Amino acid sequence: MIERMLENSDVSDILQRALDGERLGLDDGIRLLQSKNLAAIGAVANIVRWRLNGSRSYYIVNRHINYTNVCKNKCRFCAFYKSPDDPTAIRMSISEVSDRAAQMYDQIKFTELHIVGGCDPDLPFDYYTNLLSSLKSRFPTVHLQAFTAVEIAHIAEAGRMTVKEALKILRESGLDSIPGGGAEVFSARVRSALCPSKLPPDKWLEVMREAHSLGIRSNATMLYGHIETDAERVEHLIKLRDLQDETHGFMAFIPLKFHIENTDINQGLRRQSSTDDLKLFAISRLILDNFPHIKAFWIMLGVKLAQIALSFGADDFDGTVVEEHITHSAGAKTPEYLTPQEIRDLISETGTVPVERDTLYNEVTRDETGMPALLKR
Ligand code: V47
Repeated sequence: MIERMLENSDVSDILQRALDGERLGLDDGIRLLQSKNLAAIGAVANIVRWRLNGSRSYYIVNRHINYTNVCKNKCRFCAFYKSPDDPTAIRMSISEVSDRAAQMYDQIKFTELHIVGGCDPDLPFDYYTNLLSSLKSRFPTVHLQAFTAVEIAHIAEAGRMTVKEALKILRESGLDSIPGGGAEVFSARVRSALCPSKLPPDKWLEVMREAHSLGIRSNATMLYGHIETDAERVEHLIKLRDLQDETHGFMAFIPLKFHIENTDINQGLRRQSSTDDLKLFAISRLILDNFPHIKAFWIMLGVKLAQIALSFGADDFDGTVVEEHITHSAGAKTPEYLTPQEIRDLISETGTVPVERDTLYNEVTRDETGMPALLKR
């Protein structure tokens, strides 16, 4: 069957090499992105996904918290950030973050707190360490996945220390892993057009290299569907793959679908249909042959498309989330929260098996009271 599909495809040579376990290059990735043969590309990505993860589709019971929306970077694609003097600027005290974190804990006993914010010029270094240690002492079994690579560099600057020194202190304070945000698209052209003040790509990669060398695992993302070209997408993936060859510290890659409302981008956008979304997920699975997981973040992708992505290379649905501001400020119409049961039902509908995981992809079992067991840090 798959042979018949491949025979009729304009990219059969590339797909056959992917099936044979060969590594794909830049030109392969560009040809795949430009092919209209979504079915064949998706079928091969699904085979690769099954080889790696079988019938399992992972999800996590987690809670997102955005501790500040104040940010000095002013990225044009971001509808979330505020200047410090804006009346809607939010800068939570540590007890506010901790109380926010406690909301919903009794109901769902999340295993992860996902904590990200802007690069707020007025927060001192010890805000971050106190934030982590106070959350760790209140929720000792909860994994703290906190601060994108961009924030880590900013925090190191606030503490007037190297990234490595900052990472060590953050880890001692309770940091367990780093989320994948802030990578955007590594292309210099895109960065100078959309986010010239943001931490540059080589520095983003360097923060991840340092973190991985200290045993701190992380994720990686790509913000797509704005002004980036096909070549820039594939170059981004290959840079991530190169670093992963070196460190093996990345757990999941998450393609983040751009949302435009309230942003400073209004022209020159590429058309992004659902078939393009699915093709990008599938191609990410094929190019990132050393990434164990591809995540369909339902908040950004939409619940229905995230379900379909589980048959186009993705094996992870992300989590309960509870509260989300970055995409919703930019017009996302998804809910902010799905219950664990809703997620299990959505995954089961795709013919795959829902598996609750912790942040590091250990399987989570729960006792009769709903308390997670077997949590390893
Ligand atoms: O870094 C900003 C992106 C990211 C918009 O690591 C936008 O598991 C869409 O990184 N439209 C934050 N996206 C979210 C993120 C993330 C989410 C879920 C899981 C993980 C993980 C990471 O959101 C930012 C930026 O790249 N973003 N503005 C927008 N208008």
